[in-house]
Amino acid sequence: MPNLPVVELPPGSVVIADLHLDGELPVHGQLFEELLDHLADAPVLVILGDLFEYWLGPKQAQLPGAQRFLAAIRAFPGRLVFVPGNRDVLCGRELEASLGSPILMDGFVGMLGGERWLFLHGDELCIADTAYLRLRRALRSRTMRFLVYNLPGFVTRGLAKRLRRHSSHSVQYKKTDGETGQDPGFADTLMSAASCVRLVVGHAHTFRETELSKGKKWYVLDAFRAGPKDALRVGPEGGAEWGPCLTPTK
Ligand SMILES: [Mn+2]
Repeated sequence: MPNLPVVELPPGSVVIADLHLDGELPVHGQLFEELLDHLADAPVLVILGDLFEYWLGPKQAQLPGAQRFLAAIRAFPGRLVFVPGNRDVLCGRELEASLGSPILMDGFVGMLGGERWLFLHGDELCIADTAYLRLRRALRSRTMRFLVYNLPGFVTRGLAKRLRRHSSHSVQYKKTDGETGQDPGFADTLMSAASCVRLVVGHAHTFRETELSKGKKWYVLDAFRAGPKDALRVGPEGGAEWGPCLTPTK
C-alpha cells in the first residue's frame, strides 16, 4: 500500500464516480457544466475515477469536447480531487493544469468527522482477473505513458475513435453494465493496511454496502445518474449521507 495522501472532507463535500463523459457528445459537455454548477457549494468535490469514457494523454486536450471539460474544471470554485479510473488512467499534466492540483493516482485517505476513510477507484480490487491486472499494470507503466504521450496526433485520434466504437456508451447505465468482480477480502486487507474504517469505491456501477471484519464497512457507489445512491455527501456533523447527486429540486 503506497503512502496515500490525506484529504480533509469538510461538511458539504461530495464524492461521485463513473461519469464516463465523452467529448464527442456535446450533451456531455453541457451535463458536466450543469453538474459542476449544481455542486458549486461543495468545498471539496471528489471524482473517484472514470470521469471520462477514455483519456489518452496530453493530445486528448485537442480532441473534440475536451476543452469544454477542462474549462468547466478550471471554473469550479471548490477543490476538485481526482482519482483516475481504468478509463482515464493515462491523464496527466494537461488535466492537473486545469485541476490546479496533482492527480491522486492511487487514491487517498479522506478525513470525515475525524474518521479515516479510504477512497479508491475500485478496479484494483478485481484481483481474480489476472488478465485485467496485467493490462492495468501495463496502462500504468512508464513505457505506456511514454508511448501515448509521444504518438502523433493522428494516431491518438484514430485510437480514440476505436475506443469509442468499442464502448457502447451512454451516461445512463443498465445495471448489468457494471464492471464487477471486486474482492471483499482484498478490500479488507487494503483498509487494514491504510488504517481505515470505511472504504468507498466506484467502478462496479451499482451501489453496495458490505460489512467486513472488525466493524469495517465497504461501499460501492452507483455510477453517476445510474442509481439513487450515486453520491456520498458529508453531512453537517461530518457523517456520510448516501443519495442522488442531482436532486429533482434543481
Ligand atoms: Mn472503472
